[in-house]
Amino acid sequence: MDRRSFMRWGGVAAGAAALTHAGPADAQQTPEPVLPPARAGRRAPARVVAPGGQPAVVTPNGTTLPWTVRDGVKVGHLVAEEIDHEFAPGLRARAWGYNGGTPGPTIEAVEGDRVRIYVTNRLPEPTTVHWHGLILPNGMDGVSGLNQAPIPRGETWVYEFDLRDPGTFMYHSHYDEMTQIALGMMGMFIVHPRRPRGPRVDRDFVLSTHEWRMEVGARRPDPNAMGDFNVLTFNGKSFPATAPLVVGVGERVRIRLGNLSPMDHHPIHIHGLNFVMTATDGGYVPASAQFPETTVLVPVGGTRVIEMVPTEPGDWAMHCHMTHHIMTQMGHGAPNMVGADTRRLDRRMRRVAPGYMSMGANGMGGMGEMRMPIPPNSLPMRGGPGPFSYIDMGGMFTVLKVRENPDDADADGWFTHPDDTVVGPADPARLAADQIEV
Ligand SMILES: [Cu+2]
Repeated sequence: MDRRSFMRWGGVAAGAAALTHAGPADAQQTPEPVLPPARAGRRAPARVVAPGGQPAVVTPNGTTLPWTVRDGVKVGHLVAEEIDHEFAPGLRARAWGYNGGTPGPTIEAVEGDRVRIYVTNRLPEPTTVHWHGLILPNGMDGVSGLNQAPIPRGETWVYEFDLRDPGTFMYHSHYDEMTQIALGMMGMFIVHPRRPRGPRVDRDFVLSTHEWRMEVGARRPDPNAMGDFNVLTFNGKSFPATAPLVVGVGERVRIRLGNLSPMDHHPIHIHGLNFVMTATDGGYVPASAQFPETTVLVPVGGTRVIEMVPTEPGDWAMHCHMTHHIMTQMGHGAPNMVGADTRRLDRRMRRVAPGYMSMGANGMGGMGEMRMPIPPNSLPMRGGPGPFSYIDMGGMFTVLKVRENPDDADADGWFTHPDDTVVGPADPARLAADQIEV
């Protein structure tokens, strides 16, 4: 008789006293599942890359590192170089990245693989690559000075190791980190388990968060910034350039979040559903330790893997909940004008600057939308067009598009709301009937 069936056998006096204490603990070991079960038959026709039907990881706005296989070893090539990077239309930067992008290509492999990764350094200074979270031989860990000499400019060095553990990891420069990471030298490293853990997911996404300091009009991110970062990105893009995540009602969806921002943690919030954290860059979270959340804090230098089963179709906001992280350059450093009576000031200013108008006295909600002239190579205060009006968030913001038929859905299209399910002005008769005085 195992312990649980002994528990059910309840009424026996001899066992009852001893089990009084054990009862609640036993109940905790078999928690109610936090997420609803994924809807059967909703399996998306995903590209399978790992045993057990595990789908390929999708990197919105990004790419995946191609492998060639030589004698059973997966061989890849990262080129560290200066790149011309667009955060969103209107704002470009001379950043540093890998293989033409920042973040660099997502590295995706399977537990037990042996990988050989060549790193060519085309930067104007030395570099290294650290494989963040992977447990590997010390001499492959990539910390300049501690584990290796830095890779000189113009040279190609090679890292080779076995992928011992599955998980969601990262890679980044570990030479002159402050400069190189601030300029974009980072990417994600996914190792699928050889035997799947937990329920199979239908879709698997990876998003890396980052923050940059771009002086208005400048061409290069400022690596010396310690605060007041003014360009916030998912996979190197600020909304509205962030690609939406299109998923199906009832599908089980995994999103792997990583953070190699220089200074800030990001509380990532998703509307319209709840999720559980199933893993970090340290390993899997046991099912008994998972709890429901709608916001997950992704720390600098950490990954957080969340899974969800959306039940409500729609266009759901997904964003960092730090309000300054859904802003862009123009939202920073402005004087606080909220509540100020600026009429006299405006009249006087117009004598020397015709058309002058103080901004922000009634709040700043409409500022992104105003087509006011902005300096070259800068973004409007925030936001982009939405289905109802201007969306006045920018930066670290994207949209989770939950659809009944996600594979036929137009990723650029907006949700069609069923009749009578959209908020609108109050009906006077209804107001009166409910005795609401306005
Ligand atoms: Cu943030």
